[in-house]
Amino acid sequence: MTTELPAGFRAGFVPITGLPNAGKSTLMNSLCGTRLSIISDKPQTTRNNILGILNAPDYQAVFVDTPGFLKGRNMFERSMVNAIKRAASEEGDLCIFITEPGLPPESKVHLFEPLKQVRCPLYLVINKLDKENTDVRVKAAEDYFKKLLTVAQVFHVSALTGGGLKELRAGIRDGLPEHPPYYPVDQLTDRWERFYAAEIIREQIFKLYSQEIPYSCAVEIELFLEEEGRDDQVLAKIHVARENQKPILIGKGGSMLKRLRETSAKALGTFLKRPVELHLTVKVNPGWQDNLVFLREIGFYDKK
Ligand SMILES: Nc1nc2c(ncn2[C@@H]2O[C@H](COP(=O)(O)OP(=O)(O)OP(=O)(O)O)[C@@H](O)[C@H]2O)c(=O)[nH]1
Ligand SMILES: [Mg+2]
Repeated sequence: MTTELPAGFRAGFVPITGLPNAGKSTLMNSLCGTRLSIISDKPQTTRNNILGILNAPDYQAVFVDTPGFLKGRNMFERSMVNAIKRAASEEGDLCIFITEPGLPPESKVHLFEPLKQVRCPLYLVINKLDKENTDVRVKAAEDYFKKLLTVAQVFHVSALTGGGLKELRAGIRDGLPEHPPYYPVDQLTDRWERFYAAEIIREQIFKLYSQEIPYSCAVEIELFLEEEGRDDQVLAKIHVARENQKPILIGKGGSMLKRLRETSAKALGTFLKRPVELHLTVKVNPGWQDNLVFLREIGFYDKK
């Protein structure tokens, strides 16, 4: 099927960068109108670049949600850092940098370095304006980043409530080059159900467990079976980094794992729009964060 594209159709890649917890994933989901990237109130929820495609009649914006800027302490974190660099400095037609009102902590300032190498126009997006924010704090962020980076345009938004997104969408459209669409115009993302199944379970882990647990877990989908006449069967293995984390994940008499299974199966069913039978197992996999073979198996790779 071929559809005529309007003259002057625009398309391009738009990486969304920022510190952990700035609201990158929330913004991408709101801009695309679907929940593609998982969200939590804890920093470093997103671990890999995730594509979200906004299809409008006269443009296609391919957003790349990136992990929050961080220091790469192990192989796993370094692959996250590279994912950001790749998206921001090499692959973008337009780069969004999202931040909360107020000044960034002094200790984080060095993390903005990759943004100085961005060759495409950079949009500064000040987020969370639905929260109690003073004009002074909004202006402080704006002035600070305008001085630090080459900012093409500034937008004030609430990714959560949708405030200011109309203006941001219009700005994105105008900033994209003329180009045919990169993906079929009915496509929302480049990831497949297995990836989302793992991410949805990870989101529930972020919701149910505290402290280091969410950061110590990796989710591997061992089986994703679709058969006529029965619910989808999903078998997921949760890898934890240390022996003592396994009983925490499982809980007394298996109570926590049961909750995790129930909430994840429900969320997965909502996402897939069909019921799912989910089975979970827990495996101690010491040092998985530094195991390249394992990282590749669960979808992390380092192109560099
Ligand atoms: N009040 C308010 N909260 C927001 C807004 N945008 C995001 N949040 C909240 O901020 C927290 C972090 O949001 P995420 O979208 O996961 O942030 P992120 O930048 O993707 O975080 P990482 O993936 O961890 O780097 C969540 O609790 C969101 O609900 C907003 O506009 N207003
Ligand atoms: Mg995120």
